[in-house]
Amino acid sequence: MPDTEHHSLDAVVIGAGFGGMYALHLLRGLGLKVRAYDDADSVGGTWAWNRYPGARVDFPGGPYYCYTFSRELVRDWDWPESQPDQPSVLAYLNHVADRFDLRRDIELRARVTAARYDEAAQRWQLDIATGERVSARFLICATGALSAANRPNIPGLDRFAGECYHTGLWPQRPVDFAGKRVGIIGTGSSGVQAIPVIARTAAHLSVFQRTPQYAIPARNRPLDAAFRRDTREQWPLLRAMMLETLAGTPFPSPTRSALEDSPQQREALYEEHWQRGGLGIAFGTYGDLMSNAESNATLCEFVREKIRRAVHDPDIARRLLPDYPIGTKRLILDEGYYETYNRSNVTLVDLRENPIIEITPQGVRTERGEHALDMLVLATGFDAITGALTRLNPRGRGGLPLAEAWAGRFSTYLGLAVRGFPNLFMIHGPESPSVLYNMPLGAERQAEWIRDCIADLQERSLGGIEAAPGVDLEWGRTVADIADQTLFPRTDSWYTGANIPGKHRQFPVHLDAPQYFATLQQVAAAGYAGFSLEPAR
Ligand code: NA7
Repeated sequence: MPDTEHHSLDAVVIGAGFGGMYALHLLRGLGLKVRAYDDADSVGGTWAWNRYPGARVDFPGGPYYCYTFSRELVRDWDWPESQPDQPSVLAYLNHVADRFDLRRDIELRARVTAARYDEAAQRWQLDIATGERVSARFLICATGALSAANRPNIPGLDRFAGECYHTGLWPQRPVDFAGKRVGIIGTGSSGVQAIPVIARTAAHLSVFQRTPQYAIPARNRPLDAAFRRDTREQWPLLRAMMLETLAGTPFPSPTRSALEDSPQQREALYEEHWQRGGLGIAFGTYGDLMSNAESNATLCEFVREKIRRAVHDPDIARRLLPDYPIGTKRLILDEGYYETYNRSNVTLVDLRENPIIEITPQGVRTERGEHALDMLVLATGFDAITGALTRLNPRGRGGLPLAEAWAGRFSTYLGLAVRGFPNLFMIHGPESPSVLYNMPLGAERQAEWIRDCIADLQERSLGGIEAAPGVDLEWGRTVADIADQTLFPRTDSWYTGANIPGKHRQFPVHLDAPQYFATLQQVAAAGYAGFSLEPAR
């Protein structure tokens, strides 16, 4: 029998990943009664679900992709590698849950199935899949920007008789590829990370590629003792730099244009970064790669030439060449991806020339014939940034569901709040820096803002906070104006929503993080300017 006990809480946090766990920690620190609910059977959010082979941090990792709020935590945790793998990140998040005694207020295997705002009571009423019903003054949606898995709408998918896994919903138990004919659909970050690993043991791997992508060598390496010691010693300085930069790393953005250098100078700089590995080739070389198409083309051609050289068969190499501005789809870090196509047990199926007709019980049928498979891996990505929120679909004022409010354009204030949805806060919501910023750090900064806001409301005995009419439109224009100065909105990608059939095309990231966080501070200092505040009833 389900437990139908009705809990009355001060705040509910949905999600127990980086954002949710820190929000729980902070709100508990205010003396509030808070609980976090998560569908997964472990803490970790995105890192609990994406257990696919080869999964690694695709951001400057090591000691930067982590919480920064506690110097002791930074001191006590050793990141073994420059690009930590999924088990390391999950182990870290489990350590955090234990260290800050978070587990006693986290309910796992507990999906929030309904959330509605009770205007008279100024409270959120929530139904949990366990049968529990909960009410809370504040609702914090830390539901993840890359958590709503995109199952492709390919005819016959449900009829496939072999094993079938989505990279973003990977099972806990080991998956064995040995001796199997494996097919993988999708060549984004997840596919590109998984493909070289699967190819090592599968009898055969067929890669179904719709759009070729740029991948940069990750050159993951162990972090040596001297580097780890220096990082600890210089932590206050490094953290201060992380708070100032565009991406939330301790690396300043370059300002030179790629067109100021000669082709030979550019080549040498790109080569240096290619050998070093990581995203520095795009974000640490020239300042206009993401805003000037001509500059961007210089790096595109450099990487295309690397692909031509890495792949022995010129025809396969040609099919792997991307043709969009580099970086406007998520830039991928790889470990021997292109070289994998030199293996005799790997086939590239170019869906642009040879589209999938259907999935049959035995495999994938394309226009040119059937690929018999024992296992199908869907590396088909996510309904990114808004998907987890619209699937949760909270109902705000007048019972309006969020999915309806956002059926055309999505609209937020500060990427944190939605007009018509009082007392609801988002972490990594649309129109915040989210996926193009250091995500743990971004979550930290947003959670701290939310904590301060709730503390202020409590102090002033206010019962409700909501984005005022019009501020969301203005905010949307600000976000769009910044994006329009870049190349990002021009490409079909999960950033623009183009990967989800029927999704409205709208660029969802605030691309100027320093300006974003400065605005958050100004809004708070002005007594939460742009918000309507309601007295407690
Ligand atoms: P991505 O980057 O969205 O990649 C998904 C891939 O799946 C991409 O190659 C898609 O091709 C392909 N795809 C999606 N639907 C289909 C269908 N119906 N048919 C064929 N191919 C399809 O998701 P990832 O999980 O790899 O990465 C998401 C982020 O997670 C990543 O950037 C990291 O930050 C972590 P398309 O390019 O749309 O033509």
